[in-house]
Amino acid sequence: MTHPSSHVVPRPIVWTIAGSDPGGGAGIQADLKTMNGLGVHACSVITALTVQNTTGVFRVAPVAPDLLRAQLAALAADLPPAAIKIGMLATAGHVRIVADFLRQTDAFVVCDPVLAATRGTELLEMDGLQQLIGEILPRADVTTPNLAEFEVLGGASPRDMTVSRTAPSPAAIAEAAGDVVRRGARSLLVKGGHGGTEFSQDYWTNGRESFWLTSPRQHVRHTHGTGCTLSAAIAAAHALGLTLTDALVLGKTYLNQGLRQGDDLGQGHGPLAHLGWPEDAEDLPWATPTAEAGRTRLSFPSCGPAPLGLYPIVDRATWLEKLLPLGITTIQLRAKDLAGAALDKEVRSAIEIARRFDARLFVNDAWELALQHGAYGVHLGQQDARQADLAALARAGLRLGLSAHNHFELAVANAARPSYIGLGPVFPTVTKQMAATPLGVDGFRRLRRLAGCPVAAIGGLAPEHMPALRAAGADGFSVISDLLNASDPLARAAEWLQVLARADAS
Ligand code: 3NM
Repeated sequence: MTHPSSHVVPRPIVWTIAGSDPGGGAGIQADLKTMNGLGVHACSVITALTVQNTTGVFRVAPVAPDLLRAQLAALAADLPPAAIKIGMLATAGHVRIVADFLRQTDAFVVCDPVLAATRGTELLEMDGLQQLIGEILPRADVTTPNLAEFEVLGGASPRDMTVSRTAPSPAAIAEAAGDVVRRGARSLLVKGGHGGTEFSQDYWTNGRESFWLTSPRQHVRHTHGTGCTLSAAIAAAHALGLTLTDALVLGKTYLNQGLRQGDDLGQGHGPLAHLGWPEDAEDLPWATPTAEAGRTRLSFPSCGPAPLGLYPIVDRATWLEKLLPLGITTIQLRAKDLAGAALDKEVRSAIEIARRFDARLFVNDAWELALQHGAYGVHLGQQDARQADLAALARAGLRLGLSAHNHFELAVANAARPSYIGLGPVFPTVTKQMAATPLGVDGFRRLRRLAGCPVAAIGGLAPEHMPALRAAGADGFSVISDLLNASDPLARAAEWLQVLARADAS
């Protein structure tokens, strides 16, 4: 794609402050590949020349302090960062210089506390470690230790660092992470990549909120630079506008992609693959409140081979009588203003009409009524899904639709393997007060690719949006106001169906 340069929005600038790995697997080299692939401009401040390959780290030569300071100053004067990833700082002097610099910038900061290479070579002196804990962690928006580094941050001696010890329990990780945050770290992502179980589970907390991110463990040899890559991806994603929690999800997705597609270069632990913005649902982790929930993922039945298609959301069962004869196959009852017996009656009536037309009826929110009366499915927002007994719905064979607005919510939905995801708002909507910024078609496309189930676009939709959204991977089109507020809703529905048929045929 070419753009006239005067209209191009400049790429965000992201720095990596780290050591050089001549093998191209970790450090500066991994960071540059990651950042470049995700679409930011990467600058590199080199803290040390290492001599290493896929089999080990043989030498570490820290750069002179004034050289480190000069690199930071040169970049600050010309290429100020939106985000900074801090990797290996080789001496206590380095830590002090970087901590001083961080006081002059409001950039987003990710700290990957590289204390030793996975194979044991100590990379940061003891007194540097104390400064890192006292001065960098309180300034870093997120710090990303592996389990061995995490224990050192929690007070263990770096000399005891070994990655082969039994992993601590999830409860012990959560408690110790809480302690590190109470002592000053802004937030921690404790990586379970070296944990040895069937799943790779990472724990994030900022002391107030927490979650686990889970993916199947990939038993591959090319794992060199996983920590560097993850932290670089988080920094780049945030610079591109993702929130911290979205950036954490994207970072793990990027890492999973690189692990899955790596080619075993070298004789030891070779580099992962760097393939740009992740696009495969297989790589998306799932987010859960507990580690246990992450290991016992639910799964809901499919909605069948027919695409969801035009998917009106209506507030009364009588709409079903009017709309289903037009050939609409998916519909949602969202009667927010009803409760008690009136809601029960409406749900029963909608189920009865949908059965007559063999349509897929999703009941919004009222999951207990849907369960009791045997509805085809339930649609829940993220908040309501937390309160609902999803396992009971799955056991009863109901379909489940979940709403998602961003990467993190997509990862939350992914834990339940729903029948479909309602993804939006794609465009501004007047129907619902929403904090989320509209995704636009490009934002929709990116998120849609990471969903491992059908996706219904929602939010401000009109018939003219359908071809572009179809091409962006929408399986369904959830609509309220354009249809129901039209002067002739049935004529408008017929128009929608015509445009959809044309989009499908082309
Ligand atoms: N949920 P309209 S947007 C109910 O993004 C709802 O989760 C949204 O109505 C989400 O077609 C939305 O009038 C409103 O914009 C959709």
